[in-house]
Amino acid sequence: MKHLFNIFIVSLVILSGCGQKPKAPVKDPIPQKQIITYNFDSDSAFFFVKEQTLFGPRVPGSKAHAECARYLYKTLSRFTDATVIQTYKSRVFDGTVFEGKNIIGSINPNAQKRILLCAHWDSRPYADHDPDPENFNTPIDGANDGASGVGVLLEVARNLSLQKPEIGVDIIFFDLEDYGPPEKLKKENSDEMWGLGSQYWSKNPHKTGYSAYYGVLLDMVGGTNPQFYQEQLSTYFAPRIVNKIWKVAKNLGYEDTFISEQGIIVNDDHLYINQYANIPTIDIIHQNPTDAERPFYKHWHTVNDNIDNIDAESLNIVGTVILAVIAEE
Ligand code: AHN
Ligand code: ZN
Repeated sequence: MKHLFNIFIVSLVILSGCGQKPKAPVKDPIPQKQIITYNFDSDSAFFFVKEQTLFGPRVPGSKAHAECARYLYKTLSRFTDATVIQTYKSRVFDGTVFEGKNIIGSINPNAQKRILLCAHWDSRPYADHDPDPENFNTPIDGANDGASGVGVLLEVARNLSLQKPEIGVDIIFFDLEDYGPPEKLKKENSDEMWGLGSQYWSKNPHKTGYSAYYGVLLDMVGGTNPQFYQEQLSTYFAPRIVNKIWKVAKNLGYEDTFISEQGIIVNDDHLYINQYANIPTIDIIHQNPTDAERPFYKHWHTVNDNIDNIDAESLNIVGTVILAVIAEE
Protein backbone atom coordinates (compact mmCIF):
# COMPACT_ATOMS: atom_id res chain seq x y z
CA MET A 1 0.00 0.00 0.00
CA LYS A 2 2.79 2.36 0.97
CA HIS A 3 4.51 1.47 -2.30
CA LEU A 4 1.40 2.32 -4.35
CA PHE A 5 1.07 5.64 -2.52
CA ASN A 6 4.63 6.54 -3.43
CA ILE A 7 3.96 5.83 -7.05
CA PHE A 8 0.87 8.07 -6.80
CA ILE A 9 2.94 10.97 -5.41
CA VAL A 10 5.71 10.54 -7.98
CA SER A 11 3.13 10.50 -10.79
CA LEU A 12 1.53 13.68 -9.47
CA VAL A 13 4.88 15.44 -9.39
CA ILE A 14 5.66 14.34 -12.93
CA LEU A 15 2.23 15.34 -14.22
CA SER A 16 2.41 18.75 -12.60
CA GLY A 17 5.77 19.38 -14.22
CA CYS A 18 7.57 19.77 -10.90
CA GLY A 19 5.19 22.45 -9.73
CA GLN A 20 5.56 24.67 -12.81
CA LYS A 21 2.66 25.83 -14.92
CA PRO A 22 2.40 24.10 -18.27
CA LYS A 23 4.41 26.04 -20.81
CA ALA A 24 2.69 27.92 -23.64
CA PRO A 25 3.52 26.41 -27.03
CA VAL A 26 6.69 27.93 -28.50
CA LYS A 27 5.86 30.61 -31.06
CA ASP A 28 7.92 31.13 -34.20
CA PRO A 29 10.59 33.68 -33.32
CA ILE A 30 10.10 37.16 -34.75
CA PRO A 31 12.36 37.29 -37.83
CA GLN A 32 15.48 39.22 -36.88
CA LYS A 33 17.80 41.03 -39.24
CA GLN A 34 21.00 39.02 -39.29
CA ILE A 35 23.79 40.74 -37.42
CA ILE A 36 26.84 40.83 -39.63
CA THR A 37 30.28 41.92 -38.58
CA TYR A 38 32.79 41.97 -41.38
CA ASN A 39 36.51 42.03 -40.95
CA PHE A 40 38.29 43.74 -43.85
CA ASP A 41 41.88 42.51 -43.99
CA SER A 42 44.14 45.28 -45.26
CA ASP A 43 47.08 42.90 -45.85
CA SER A 44 44.88 40.75 -48.05
CA ALA A 45 43.67 43.82 -49.98
CA PHE A 46 47.26 45.03 -50.40
CA PHE A 47 48.23 41.59 -51.71
CA PHE A 48 45.41 41.73 -54.28
CA VAL A 49 46.71 45.13 -55.44
CA LYS A 50 50.29 43.89 -55.62
CA GLU A 51 49.40 40.77 -57.59
CA GLN A 52 47.88 42.92 -60.33
CA THR A 53 50.94 45.17 -60.56
CA LEU A 54 53.27 42.17 -60.79
CA PHE A 55 51.92 41.46 -64.28
CA GLY A 56 53.33 44.82 -65.37
CA PRO A 57 51.23 47.68 -66.80
CA ARG A 58 47.80 46.24 -67.76
CA VAL A 59 47.64 48.17 -70.99
CA PRO A 60 45.01 46.92 -73.48
CA GLY A 61 46.59 44.65 -76.10
CA SER A 62 49.52 43.65 -73.88
CA LYS A 63 50.41 40.23 -72.47
CA ALA A 64 50.12 41.64 -68.94
CA HIS A 65 46.58 42.76 -69.72
CA ALA A 66 45.56 39.30 -70.98
CA GLU A 67 47.20 37.55 -68.02
CA CYS A 68 45.69 39.89 -65.47
CA ALA A 69 42.20 39.37 -66.95
CA ARG A 70 42.60 35.65 -66.31
CA TYR A 71 43.85 36.27 -62.78
CA LEU A 72 40.95 38.60 -61.96
CA TYR A 73 38.36 36.20 -63.36
CA LYS A 74 39.84 33.33 -61.38
CA THR A 75 40.11 35.29 -58.15
CA LEU A 76 36.65 36.85 -58.38
CA SER A 77 35.19 33.38 -59.13
CA ARG A 78 36.45 32.16 -55.75
CA PHE A 79 34.28 34.72 -53.96
CA THR A 80 31.16 35.18 -56.09
CA ASP A 81 28.27 32.86 -57.05
CA ALA A 82 28.30 33.69 -60.76
CA THR A 83 31.23 35.17 -62.65
CA VAL A 84 31.41 36.24 -66.29
CA ILE A 85 33.72 38.11 -68.63
CA GLN A 86 31.91 40.47 -70.96
CA THR A 87 33.96 41.00 -74.13
CA TYR A 88 33.48 43.73 -76.73
CA LYS A 89 35.42 45.78 -79.24
CA SER A 90 36.11 49.46 -78.62
CA ARG A 91 37.90 52.06 -80.72
CA VAL A 92 40.25 54.31 -78.77
CA PHE A 93 41.14 57.94 -79.61
CA ASP A 94 43.86 57.02 -82.16
CA GLY A 95 41.64 54.62 -84.10
CA THR A 96 43.05 51.39 -82.68
CA VAL A 97 40.40 48.78 -81.87
CA PHE A 98 40.93 46.73 -78.74
CA GLU A 99 39.06 43.80 -77.30
CA GLY A 100 37.79 44.98 -73.92
CA LYS A 101 36.97 42.67 -71.04
CA ASN A 102 34.64 43.65 -68.21
CA ILE A 103 34.93 41.12 -65.40
CA ILE A 104 31.70 40.68 -63.46
CA GLY A 105 30.93 38.69 -60.30
CA SER A 106 27.53 38.40 -58.62
CA ILE A 107 26.69 37.47 -55.04
CA ASN A 108 23.11 36.26 -54.53
CA PRO A 109 22.41 36.59 -58.27
CA ASN A 110 18.65 36.15 -57.83
CA ALA A 111 18.08 38.69 -55.05
CA GLN A 112 15.81 41.57 -56.10
CA LYS A 113 17.51 44.29 -54.11
CA ARG A 114 21.04 44.73 -55.44
CA ILE A 115 23.95 47.11 -55.23
CA LEU A 116 26.72 47.55 -57.75
CA LEU A 117 30.37 47.99 -56.78
CA CYS A 118 32.93 48.79 -59.46
CA ALA A 119 36.45 49.92 -60.38
CA HIS A 120 38.51 49.92 -63.55
CA TRP A 121 41.26 47.33 -63.93
CA ASP A 122 43.21 48.49 -67.02
CA SER A 123 46.21 50.76 -66.61
CA ARG A 124 47.16 53.83 -68.62
CA PRO A 125 49.58 53.52 -71.57
CA TYR A 126 51.01 57.02 -70.93
CA ALA A 127 52.61 58.74 -67.96
CA ASP A 128 51.52 62.05 -69.48
CA HIS A 129 51.47 63.89 -66.16
CA ASP A 130 54.94 62.77 -65.16
CA PRO A 131 57.26 65.64 -64.17
CA ASP A 132 59.83 64.18 -66.61
CA PRO A 133 58.66 64.53 -70.25
CA GLU A 134 60.91 61.57 -71.13
CA ASN A 135 58.33 59.38 -69.42
CA PHE A 136 55.27 60.65 -71.27
CA ASN A 137 54.99 57.53 -73.43
CA THR A 138 55.79 55.08 -70.66
CA PRO A 139 52.89 52.84 -69.56
CA ILE A 140 52.12 53.06 -65.85
CA ASP A 141 51.69 50.34 -63.23
CA GLY A 142 48.44 51.96 -62.10
CA ALA A 143 48.82 50.60 -58.59
CA ASN A 144 46.47 53.30 -57.38
CA ASP A 145 44.83 54.23 -60.69
CA GLY A 146 43.17 50.89 -61.35
CA ALA A 147 44.55 48.18 -59.08
CA SER A 148 43.61 49.81 -55.74
CA GLY A 149 39.85 49.81 -56.33
CA VAL A 150 39.97 46.27 -57.70
CA GLY A 151 42.04 45.08 -54.70
CA VAL A 152 39.58 46.59 -52.22
CA LEU A 153 36.64 44.99 -54.04
CA LEU A 154 38.30 41.56 -54.12
CA GLU A 155 38.77 41.77 -50.35
CA VAL A 156 35.16 42.97 -49.98
CA ALA A 157 34.04 39.98 -52.08
CA ARG A 158 36.11 37.62 -49.91
CA ASN A 159 34.32 38.95 -46.82
CA LEU A 160 30.90 38.65 -48.44
CA SER A 161 31.63 35.05 -49.41
CA LEU A 162 32.27 34.22 -45.74
CA GLN A 163 29.10 35.91 -44.50
CA LYS A 164 26.49 36.17 -47.20
CA PRO A 165 24.49 39.42 -47.11
CA GLU A 166 20.70 39.37 -47.69
CA ILE A 167 20.96 41.72 -50.65
CA GLY A 168 22.54 40.95 -53.99
CA VAL A 169 25.91 42.50 -54.81
CA ASP A 170 27.44 42.80 -58.27
CA ILE A 171 31.11 43.59 -58.63
CA ILE A 172 32.33 44.87 -61.99
CA PHE A 173 35.92 45.48 -63.04
CA PHE A 174 35.71 47.73 -66.09
CA ASP A 175 38.28 47.64 -68.84
CA LEU A 176 39.42 50.46 -71.15
CA GLU A 177 38.81 53.28 -68.69
CA ASP A 178 42.22 54.88 -68.97
CA TYR A 179 43.02 54.96 -72.71
CA GLY A 180 41.97 58.58 -73.13
CA PRO A 181 44.08 60.84 -75.37
CA PRO A 182 47.35 62.04 -73.91
CA GLU A 183 47.37 65.60 -72.62
CA LYS A 184 48.95 67.07 -75.78
CA LEU A 185 46.40 65.41 -78.13
CA LYS A 186 43.27 66.50 -76.26
CA LYS A 187 40.35 67.53 -78.49
CA GLU A 188 36.77 68.69 -78.00
CA ASN A 189 35.25 65.23 -77.93
CA SER A 190 38.02 63.91 -75.70
CA ASP A 191 35.73 63.31 -72.73
CA GLU A 192 33.99 60.37 -74.43
CA MET A 193 37.32 58.69 -75.11
CA TRP A 194 37.59 57.69 -71.44
CA GLY A 195 35.53 55.03 -69.68
CA LEU A 196 34.99 52.89 -72.80
CA GLY A 197 34.35 49.69 -70.84
CA SER A 198 31.72 51.29 -68.60
CA GLN A 199 30.11 52.93 -71.63
CA TYR A 200 29.75 49.51 -73.25
CA TRP A 201 28.38 47.84 -70.10
CA SER A 202 25.98 50.72 -69.33
CA LYS A 203 24.44 50.36 -72.80
CA ASN A 204 24.70 46.53 -72.81
CA PRO A 205 24.43 45.25 -69.24
CA HIS A 206 25.50 41.63 -68.68
CA LYS A 207 21.86 40.72 -67.87
CA THR A 208 19.03 42.25 -69.88
CA GLY A 209 16.95 44.60 -67.75
CA TYR A 210 19.66 44.71 -65.10
CA SER A 211 19.14 47.27 -62.40
CA ALA A 212 20.57 48.06 -59.01
CA TYR A 213 19.37 50.23 -56.18
CA TYR A 214 22.62 52.19 -56.36
CA GLY A 215 26.26 51.92 -57.44
CA VAL A 216 29.65 52.83 -55.98
CA LEU A 217 32.78 53.34 -58.07
CA LEU A 218 36.22 53.23 -56.44
CA ASP A 219 39.08 55.06 -58.16
CA MET A 220 42.48 55.83 -56.64
CA VAL A 221 41.65 54.67 -53.13
CA GLY A 222 45.10 53.43 -52.07
CA GLY A 223 47.31 56.54 -51.90
CA THR A 224 48.72 57.94 -48.68
CA ASN A 225 46.27 60.16 -46.76
CA PRO A 226 43.55 60.03 -49.38
CA GLN A 227 41.02 62.82 -49.49
CA PHE A 228 37.60 61.84 -50.70
CA TYR A 229 35.77 65.09 -51.27
CA GLN A 230 32.20 64.72 -52.54
CA GLU A 231 32.66 64.54 -56.30
CA GLN A 232 30.16 66.77 -58.09
CA LEU A 233 28.60 64.33 -60.58
CA SER A 234 27.98 61.97 -57.66
CA THR A 235 26.16 64.68 -55.74
CA TYR A 236 24.20 65.63 -58.86
CA PHE A 237 23.03 62.11 -59.74
CA ALA A 238 22.98 60.36 -56.36
CA PRO A 239 22.89 62.85 -53.47
CA ARG A 240 21.28 60.41 -51.03
CA ILE A 241 23.99 57.82 -51.65
CA VAL A 242 26.72 60.40 -51.11
CA ASN A 243 25.11 61.40 -47.80
CA LYS A 244 24.62 57.81 -46.71
CA ILE A 245 28.22 56.79 -47.37
CA TRP A 246 29.85 59.90 -45.94
CA LYS A 247 27.67 59.44 -42.81
CA VAL A 248 28.74 55.80 -42.38
CA ALA A 249 32.38 56.91 -42.77
CA LYS A 250 31.92 59.63 -40.16
CA ASN A 251 30.36 57.18 -37.71
CA LEU A 252 33.43 54.98 -38.14
CA GLY A 253 35.70 57.96 -37.37
CA TYR A 254 36.89 58.50 -40.94
CA GLU A 255 35.62 62.05 -41.44
CA ASP A 256 39.14 63.32 -42.20
CA THR A 257 39.28 60.95 -45.19
CA PHE A 258 35.66 61.19 -46.31
CA ILE A 259 35.50 64.96 -46.25
CA SER A 260 31.97 66.36 -46.24
CA GLU A 261 32.77 69.15 -48.68
CA GLN A 262 32.18 69.57 -52.38
CA GLY A 263 34.97 68.31 -54.60
CA ILE A 264 35.61 68.62 -58.34
CA ILE A 265 33.77 67.17 -61.35
CA VAL A 266 35.37 63.92 -62.52
CA ASN A 267 34.68 62.39 -65.90
CA ASP A 268 34.75 58.80 -64.70
CA ASP A 269 32.93 55.47 -65.20
CA HIS A 270 30.07 56.48 -62.89
CA LEU A 271 28.93 59.14 -65.38
CA TYR A 272 27.89 56.47 -67.90
CA ILE A 273 26.29 54.22 -65.30
CA ASN A 274 24.16 57.18 -64.25
CA GLN A 275 23.43 58.35 -67.79
CA TYR A 276 22.87 55.12 -69.71
CA ALA A 277 22.07 52.47 -67.08
CA ASN A 278 20.08 54.89 -64.89
CA ILE A 279 21.62 53.57 -61.70
CA PRO A 280 22.43 56.33 -59.18
CA THR A 281 26.16 55.86 -58.82
CA ILE A 282 28.83 57.73 -56.90
CA ASP A 283 32.60 57.93 -57.31
CA ILE A 284 34.91 57.63 -54.32
CA ILE A 285 38.06 59.19 -55.74
CA HIS A 286 41.13 60.82 -54.21
CA GLN A 287 41.00 64.50 -55.12
CA ASN A 288 43.16 67.53 -54.69
CA PRO A 289 40.60 70.24 -55.50
CA THR A 290 42.88 73.25 -55.03
CA ASP A 291 45.31 72.23 -57.79
CA ALA A 292 43.78 72.37 -61.28
CA GLU A 293 46.97 70.93 -62.85
CA ARG A 294 47.14 67.95 -60.50
CA PRO A 295 43.54 67.46 -59.36
CA PHE A 296 44.00 63.89 -58.04
CA TYR A 297 46.39 61.65 -56.14
CA LYS A 298 49.92 63.04 -56.22
CA HIS A 299 51.36 60.33 -58.52
CA TRP A 300 48.38 60.35 -60.92
CA HIS A 301 49.45 59.39 -64.47
CA THR A 302 53.12 59.31 -63.51
CA VAL A 303 55.58 56.41 -63.42
CA ASN A 304 55.45 56.65 -59.62
CA ASP A 305 51.94 55.28 -59.48
CA ASN A 306 53.40 51.99 -58.29
CA ILE A 307 53.05 49.58 -55.37
CA ASP A 308 55.60 51.50 -53.25
CA ASN A 309 53.12 54.35 -53.07
CA ILE A 310 50.18 52.25 -51.90
CA ASP A 311 49.15 52.52 -48.27
CA ALA A 312 47.29 49.50 -46.85
CA GLU A 313 45.58 51.73 -44.29
CA SER A 314 43.85 53.66 -47.08
CA LEU A 315 42.57 50.40 -48.57
CA ASN A 316 41.38 49.47 -45.10
CA ILE A 317 39.39 52.66 -44.60
CA VAL A 318 37.57 52.34 -47.91
CA GLY A 319 36.91 48.61 -47.57
CA THR A 320 35.65 48.98 -44.02
CA VAL A 321 33.24 51.73 -45.09
CA ILE A 322 31.92 49.68 -48.03
CA LEU A 323 31.35 46.61 -45.84
CA ALA A 324 29.60 48.72 -43.19
CA VAL A 325 27.31 50.16 -45.87
CA ILE A 326 26.45 46.64 -47.07
CA ALA A 327 25.84 45.40 -43.52
CA GLU A 328 23.36 48.27 -43.03
CA GLU A 329 21.24 47.32 -46.06
C1 AHN B 1 40.13 62.33 -66.80
O1 AHN B 1 41.18 62.63 -66.34
C2 AHN B 1 39.66 62.79 -68.12
N1 AHN B 1 39.30 61.55 -66.14
C3 AHN B 1 39.60 61.08 -64.85
C4 AHN B 1 39.16 59.70 -64.78
C5 AHN B 1 40.30 58.84 -64.47
C6 AHN B 1 41.44 58.68 -65.18
N2 AHN B 1 40.37 58.09 -63.45
C7 AHN B 1 41.49 57.48 -63.47
N3 AHN B 1 42.17 57.81 -64.51
ZN1 ZN C 1 43.92 57.24 -64.96
